[in-house]
Amino acid sequence: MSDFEHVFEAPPEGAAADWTIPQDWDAYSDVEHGTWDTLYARQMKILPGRACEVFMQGLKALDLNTGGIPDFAVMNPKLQALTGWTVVCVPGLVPDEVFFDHLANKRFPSGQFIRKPDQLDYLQEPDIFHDVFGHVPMLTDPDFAAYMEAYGKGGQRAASLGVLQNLARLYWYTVEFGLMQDADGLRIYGAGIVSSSTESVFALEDPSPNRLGFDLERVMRTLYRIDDFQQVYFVIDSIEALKAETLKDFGPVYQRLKGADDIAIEAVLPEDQVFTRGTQAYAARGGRFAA
Ligand code: HBI
Ligand code: FE
Repeated sequence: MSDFEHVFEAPPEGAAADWTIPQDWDAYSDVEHGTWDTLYARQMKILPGRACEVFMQGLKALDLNTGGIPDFAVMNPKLQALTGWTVVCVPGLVPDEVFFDHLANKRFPSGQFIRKPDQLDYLQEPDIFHDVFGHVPMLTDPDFAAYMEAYGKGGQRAASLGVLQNLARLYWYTVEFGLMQDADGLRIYGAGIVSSSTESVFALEDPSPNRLGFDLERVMRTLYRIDDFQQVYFVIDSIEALKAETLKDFGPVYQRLKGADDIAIEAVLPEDQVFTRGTQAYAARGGRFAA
């Protein structure tokens, strides 16, 4: 049994074989559109100077602030013209192989629903605000889009080799919680951060977490937490560098990973490039948004 409301064993009633459902944009209520507007306005107070340039430009290019939840029929042609990607609606979390198949075909699956007004600050399930506001701006960048497509293609293979856990960590520490060195300093590009008002500040400014240079195998060995702020963030040099490193054949990497131990979330290793050695004070206080 899952704790999540939007997790299913098989495509639910009304979903296609690929798990997609219509967005049914006309059916969103005023309250739901208002939730999007509230979250959007809140992030726009926080993200300038914190989110990377690519994200901020992507947001502008997609014009997601026309009032309420974006209509995919309007947004998709803009995204498609830039990188060939489209966004499709799904009921919630979909099985890994379904998720990978969409990415491999340049379709980003977005939750159709939006969080309830009493969940503005925190929910674990990906809703339309996290998926569209958080993920889609980065998909306007050709290098980032190529990385996501490669991830989808690599997912099938990783699953068959029994190393999906390692590949999922790469996704986690880049697509969801990645930082990068921009011209003006450390910036956020991870969707899990940019879609969270509190983690947008914590990830860059809190003294607690470690901030370490990205290293593919190191990241693939590092445990992560899904229920609280991260204890470590990995910093890439650029999207091009990320793409270059991850378009390589992972076969030899997976071979080496087979014999390697997992790395604890709070570990700092002698070979790590350290941007910030965190105090881990937040986690020590018990986390989950402790004051
Ligand atoms: N489904 N809708 C949705 N969104 C995700 O981000 C997602 C998913 N299914 C599986 C999944 N992510 C990950 O566990 C894979 O990257 C391994
Ligand atoms: Fe996400």
